[in-house]
Amino acid sequence: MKLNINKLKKLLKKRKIDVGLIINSRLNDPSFFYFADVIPEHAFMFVSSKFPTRIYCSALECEQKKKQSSIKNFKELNKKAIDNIKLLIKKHKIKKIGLNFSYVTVSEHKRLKKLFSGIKIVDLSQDLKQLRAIKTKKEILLYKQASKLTETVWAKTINAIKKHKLKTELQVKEFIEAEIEKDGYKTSFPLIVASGKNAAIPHYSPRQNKLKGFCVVDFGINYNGYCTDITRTFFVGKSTKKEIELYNLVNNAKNYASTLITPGKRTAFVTKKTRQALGKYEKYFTHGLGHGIGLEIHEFPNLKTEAKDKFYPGMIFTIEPGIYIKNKLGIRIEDDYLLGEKGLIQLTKAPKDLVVINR
Ligand SMILES: [Mn+2]
Repeated sequence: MKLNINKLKKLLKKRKIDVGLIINSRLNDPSFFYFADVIPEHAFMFVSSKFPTRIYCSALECEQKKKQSSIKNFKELNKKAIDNIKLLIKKHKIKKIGLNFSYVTVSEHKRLKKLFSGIKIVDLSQDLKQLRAIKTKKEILLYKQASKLTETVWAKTINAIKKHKLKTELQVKEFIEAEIEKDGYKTSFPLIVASGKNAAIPHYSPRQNKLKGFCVVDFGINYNGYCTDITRTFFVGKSTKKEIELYNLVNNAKNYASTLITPGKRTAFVTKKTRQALGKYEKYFTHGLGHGIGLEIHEFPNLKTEAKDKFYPGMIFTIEPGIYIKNKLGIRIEDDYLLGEKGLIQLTKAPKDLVVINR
């Protein structure tokens, strides 16, 4: 089995860094889970080509986490551990340590600088993001399962809305949350359910408002650590021809974006082209075209006009164009995609036509 930790060792070698130190403490670093398959509450992982990977972990969790982890060298985090670490550093003549700066607090950084005095500490955050952007076979399989589950939850939701069981934004939110929890999972971010003019606010929080006009629902499942992210827009009431045209414009833009994505293509190029496809509605598309997903809801690559990222096989990301007209309406359609060796694979599938629910 190919372990993720080997990717980190390769990276450290390339960057001439003696030790990679991944910390899961005050801030939960998803990279810790990525490399160790466990999330202890308080733990330090030392990765190096000079000695076997070791994890220092609180005595309360050590035995249990060791059983679940792909890394077998667990040690208790006690006073002796500090001397132990100092000895390790000295013995292997460690000169440079890499840290994930995105997940170390200022006070932790201060303490580490004191502990590792005379040793250079460098940032690994960008490298770790790049590394995690290319998904492994195991991750891709998890995403295929997660996408199916996300679609099933949505199918149940839209059915309940059609049957008039769910009438308000909050009812939709609670229904989706309950469905996800029933399956033993959690949502991957706070749900968005926005009706009518509320839908013009991309990150709106649901309230007791009746579903009316264009309704935007944005949700995802945290499936064994991996986040899905989809948005569906449906219409409650009598839709006009113009409204159906607007929906189709967004949906077509999304499909167009998917035809532009090939290995090596710049994300900024795809974003710009898709924006242009919205014609005079381009100015109402006020956010990025999409983002990578994984252990975090926003990962590499970044689908923005100013991004420097490129598409590579193994990447999993969202495509989510939208238009938002203040005090009037909002439309967003979002699906998750995998760039495979042979081209783009759509993991979740939005309906082709606008769902209109007459009330
Ligand atoms: Mn998204």
